[in-house]
Amino acid sequence: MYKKDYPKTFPDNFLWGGATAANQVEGAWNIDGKGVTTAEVVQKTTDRKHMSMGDVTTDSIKAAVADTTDTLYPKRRGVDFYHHYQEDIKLFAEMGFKVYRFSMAWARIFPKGDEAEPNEAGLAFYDRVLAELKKYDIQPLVTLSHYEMPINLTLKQNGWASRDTIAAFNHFTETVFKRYQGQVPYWLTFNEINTGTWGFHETGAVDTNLSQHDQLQIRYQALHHQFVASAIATKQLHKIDPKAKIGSMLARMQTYPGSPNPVDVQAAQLEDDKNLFFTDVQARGEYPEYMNRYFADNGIEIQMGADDQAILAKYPVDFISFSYYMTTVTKADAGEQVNGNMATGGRNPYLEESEWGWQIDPVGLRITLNEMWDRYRKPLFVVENGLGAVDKLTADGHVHDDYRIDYLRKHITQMKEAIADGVQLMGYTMWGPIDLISFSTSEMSKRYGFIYVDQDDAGEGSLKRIKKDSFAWYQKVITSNGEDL
Ligand code: BGP
Repeated sequence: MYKKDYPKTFPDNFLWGGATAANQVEGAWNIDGKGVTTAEVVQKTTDRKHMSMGDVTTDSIKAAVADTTDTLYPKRRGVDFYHHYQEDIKLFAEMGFKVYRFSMAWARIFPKGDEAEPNEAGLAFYDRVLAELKKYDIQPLVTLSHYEMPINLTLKQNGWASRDTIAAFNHFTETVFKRYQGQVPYWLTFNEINTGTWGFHETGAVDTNLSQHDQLQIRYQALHHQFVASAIATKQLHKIDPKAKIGSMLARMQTYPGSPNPVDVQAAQLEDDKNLFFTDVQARGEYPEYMNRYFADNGIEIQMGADDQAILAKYPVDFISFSYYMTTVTKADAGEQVNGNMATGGRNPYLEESEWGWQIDPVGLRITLNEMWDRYRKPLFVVENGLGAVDKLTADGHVHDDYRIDYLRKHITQMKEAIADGVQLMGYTMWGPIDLISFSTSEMSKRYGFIYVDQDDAGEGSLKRIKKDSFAWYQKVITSNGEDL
């Protein structure tokens, strides 16, 4: 309906905050009964410097699991949030966070992934975190699976390649939904689910020595199992905690055509569809037609259970979330871009890039918000966005990260524009409010935070928390509800 008056800025209940993941902040990877996860194996066995994710083998997993000397790991996996959560949440509260996105590690609660009874010590940790958030009125947004699963499920049944993993995961989700009923208003199922096409870190399935066809076959099949598990989780949550909402989570990377040549525009559209495919299934409840052709062209056959399509159709997500770091460019003759590594895609001469080649595109965020709102008509949530940089601690103990402020300011400005365009946006949790271990490099020196953590790539340091210049800036942004940027 035409309305003369339209929203010009952030709504009063806009959810400002930050996002982390268990395996990147918690540390304490082997205490209180926690099982080893795929994330620790990835950190330990792959050549992260070159961003290669495809070299995990069953042997390297076994060697990683057997190695208790801990020499190959970064010394602490995370920044010991496990023991510093009170201090850290207090700092989040000082910035005025309305929401904190974090993940619950499945292997803290079910160390082997498929036990009948949960590990009480693991649940007790998340009890403490939730109680602390409540103290400051910070709402939890919990990711159920952020790039990790119990490694036992890989060794036993090749992770998500097996249909049996659905039941194991949904036993975990039911357990936490019941335990935290009334305490967690927002949940996400799989972090950046689309990166499952890159392999192990998301699927927990070893496929290193297979042909590209066989890898794609395993990965899309594993992803199908995740779609079903996500829909079942939605069903469970709506029954157990009817007021709570559950969302999908996509690594959104818009693809622009490399030229106005229609063949390039069409190639970009296909890349974009392949990215949005995951949210299409989770939000619209069915496999989109355009993937039939892609699957047929690539000889991929998805094995579906008799009820799978009905389950997907009946339990779509309540809201749609995504991470947004960059956009990319393609041409008709660019070939397959994505599989096997953290592809940053074709270059865009109009954009600057981070030290890691991630092309910074604030206006692209407005474009993508509009496109996703048009496509799904469900509330959107930007649950990751931020700038990885090598921050320098000055002699007087400060970090002057004006480049980070600049990056965030430009993205928040574009979110505001999108709201004025009519997009329904629930909130914004920038990535890594406190410095944490980088996913793609496994190192500490790629930092995102408002809070500096004294720890180096070798895991050495006092773990002292230090406010960067961006800390006071974000505090001001939240206090003014996005007016004072
Ligand atoms: C996303 C992941 C996060 C996170 C972030 C930044 O893909 O969901 O876990 O780490 O990217 O990436 P990186 O740490 O590689 O800089």
